[in-house]
Amino acid sequence: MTDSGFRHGIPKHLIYSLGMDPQNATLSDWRIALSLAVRDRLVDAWHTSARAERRAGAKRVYYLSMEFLIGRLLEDAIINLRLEDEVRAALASLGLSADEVIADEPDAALGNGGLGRLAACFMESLATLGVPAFGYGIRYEHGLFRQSFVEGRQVEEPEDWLTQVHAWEFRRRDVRLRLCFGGEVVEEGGRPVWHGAEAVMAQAYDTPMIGWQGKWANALRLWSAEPLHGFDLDRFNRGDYAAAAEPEALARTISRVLYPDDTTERGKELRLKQEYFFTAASLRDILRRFEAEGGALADLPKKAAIQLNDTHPAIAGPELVRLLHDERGMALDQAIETARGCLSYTNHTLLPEALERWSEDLMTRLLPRHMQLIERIDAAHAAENPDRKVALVQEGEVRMGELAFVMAHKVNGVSALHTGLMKQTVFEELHRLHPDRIVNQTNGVTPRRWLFSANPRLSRLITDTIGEGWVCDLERLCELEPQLDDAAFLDAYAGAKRANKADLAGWMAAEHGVQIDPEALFDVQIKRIHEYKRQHLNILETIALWQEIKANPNGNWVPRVKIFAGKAAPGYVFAKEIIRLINDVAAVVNADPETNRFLKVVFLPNYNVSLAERLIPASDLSEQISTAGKEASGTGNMKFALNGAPTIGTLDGANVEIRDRVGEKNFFLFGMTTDEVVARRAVPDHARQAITADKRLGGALKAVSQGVFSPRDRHRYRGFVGNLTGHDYFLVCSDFTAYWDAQRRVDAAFADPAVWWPMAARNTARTGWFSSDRTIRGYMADIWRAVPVDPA
Ligand code: H2P
Repeated sequence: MTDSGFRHGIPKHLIYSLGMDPQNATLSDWRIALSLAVRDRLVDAWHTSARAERRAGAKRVYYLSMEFLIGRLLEDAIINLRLEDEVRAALASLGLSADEVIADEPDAALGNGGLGRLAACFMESLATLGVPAFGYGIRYEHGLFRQSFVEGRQVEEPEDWLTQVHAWEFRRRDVRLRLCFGGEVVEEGGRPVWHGAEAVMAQAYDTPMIGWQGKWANALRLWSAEPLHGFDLDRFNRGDYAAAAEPEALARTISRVLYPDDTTERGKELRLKQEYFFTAASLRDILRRFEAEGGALADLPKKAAIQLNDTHPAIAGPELVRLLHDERGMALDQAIETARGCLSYTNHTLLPEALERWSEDLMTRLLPRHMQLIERIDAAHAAENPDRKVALVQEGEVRMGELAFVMAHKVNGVSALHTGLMKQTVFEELHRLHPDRIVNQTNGVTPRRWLFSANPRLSRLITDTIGEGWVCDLERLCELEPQLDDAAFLDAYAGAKRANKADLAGWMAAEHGVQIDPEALFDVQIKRIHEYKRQHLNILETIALWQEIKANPNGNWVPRVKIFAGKAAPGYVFAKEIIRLINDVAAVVNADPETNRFLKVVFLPNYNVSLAERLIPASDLSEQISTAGKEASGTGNMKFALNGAPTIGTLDGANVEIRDRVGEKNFFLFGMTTDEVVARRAVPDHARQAITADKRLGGALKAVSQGVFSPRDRHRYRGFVGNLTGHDYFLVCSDFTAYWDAQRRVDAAFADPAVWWPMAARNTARTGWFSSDRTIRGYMADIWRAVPVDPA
């Protein structure tokens, strides 16, 4: 199609697919029409890929994940299909602005943070590399909640991305699978048979995921829960409308929301149901495809690599054993072996509260056959490893991390440091028994979205300097290295960043009514709010800086804007207090005429993928300040570095590898190491000691506790301060002084353009290794043993 193709294609979809009269069409109508026209172009590549992989009899990668944080898809598709110019021209001829149309798309917020975004980057890289793959997850009716602030407090509202037409997906009428819960297991003909008590339908919806230059596309297959039968007509006719609709409502509950509150028993049950629902549907789909292609069951591992993204799909172990053993008659030992040959598991966190455990009672009630099989798997593992000390069921709970480990042929961590810690801590015992099972695959991010698309100015400069090959071969960014001493290149580099910052400042003024100075240092921390990520360390340093500026308002201060964004889990009270404190500090500091030339604080609401795409290219400094040993990898850290924002950070997660690559001079390191953290925690009164030793920290905490930022409610932060002056588990106080000092090193560097711009540019030139293409190649070689397929 030429641009005249789009010029016709867009109105055609508007009129004939959406039934809209162009005279009445809204921006959203045009955006959906454009999406349908672009989607038309995707479909051919997608079918060609599917045919090629069938022809090749290729091994497929199946990525099972509770989250796929895909964000907006329109721009991604336009860019990967290289349709930027055609689409712009066609829209202009229709009197529309491409930027406005693209920005109208709601984010598909089907995830929470890094784990879900990683899954989305992986889908893009798999398609770019031409690896036959399916992503499998849940088509949540409501993704992660929408966040707003009322008097500084987080307010959650349901997110409703599906109320608009979701132009990208295809409902697969032919892919509907029946799944059961509950009931009992009975012996029939000497074999155990599970009779479920409750059944739902898993309905497949496919969204094509297109790779760079449109050469390959895979499906993201998301399951929606539907009732087996429609509503109850008898009850309806008797006038009992609510009861008639009940079965349908109950079935749909399963795919209603991402992360239902699971502090109650019913919430836990729903969560486990979700996990089983999408895992079981996906496995059945995988086996159906395998059997349709006529393979012998024992060969399943040669054709299917099934990756479990965290423990959420860990029930895949017993479920696959059940499908092979109970339903297809394979011997139990062989079924376990075959399942293990297919399955592998990625661990994303060592935090104990995130390693799932389900009570034996709940498991027995919901999945009685699986509970039996978990015991059989455990017994088989014990028989093979007589000196094993770890049991899959402990103190009445099924341990999903251990289950995933035992049922996987490979288990991976997501950064070198994290993988090492897995071996030493949570999986110490299992690692001793299976020393070859744990491997590392350091995370990565897709350069198409996070550099090429999000930062067109810098991309243009890179392409003008080294050609376009870097987009799918990111390590070629090292070819920029010879330019890093060239004044003209550095000027252009700084110019791109300044223009991005000016755009951001304009947007903030227009959208949020906040005035910021584009010349100031943009210091950015954007991620889930969590004590281990230590947004409170950042805000305490901000308060201390404010006090210091007030004490010396004529000092030579480097102007800064502290930018925060991120959501707190609805039940996480302390994280919500951190948000409120940041907002309260912002209100006071921004209104202070004495200091606000030098310091502004902004907390942007409703953090999501699109906001990250806007902020990262305009950032100067990347805050990666977790307590060492707690952040498994981080992926935001990679995006910032690539876009030329040096890191201020601890030796945690992938920060370690970033620093190794950019060089220690181009990274603002501070804080305790993992070992020092452990030692420090053992010091009684560590927080008090740190506070006594640092007047600035003491002053900041005092201001918070005296209500300087909550003048009408002076005791608002009593609990917050009590936490930090008390046990301070995440060692905010003990790392404060080092953080303050590192921030002053940042000031000095930023104040000197001859220091700053080469440093920023070195971050771009040296972080090409953090492409998710490299990560996916690692999984292919070490875990999946899959290879790309030539579409031709
Ligand atoms: C988690 C880890 C990150 C990691 C990411 C992807 C769970 O994401 O904490 O360290 O990079 O998975 O492996 P997040 O905190 O962003 O929700």
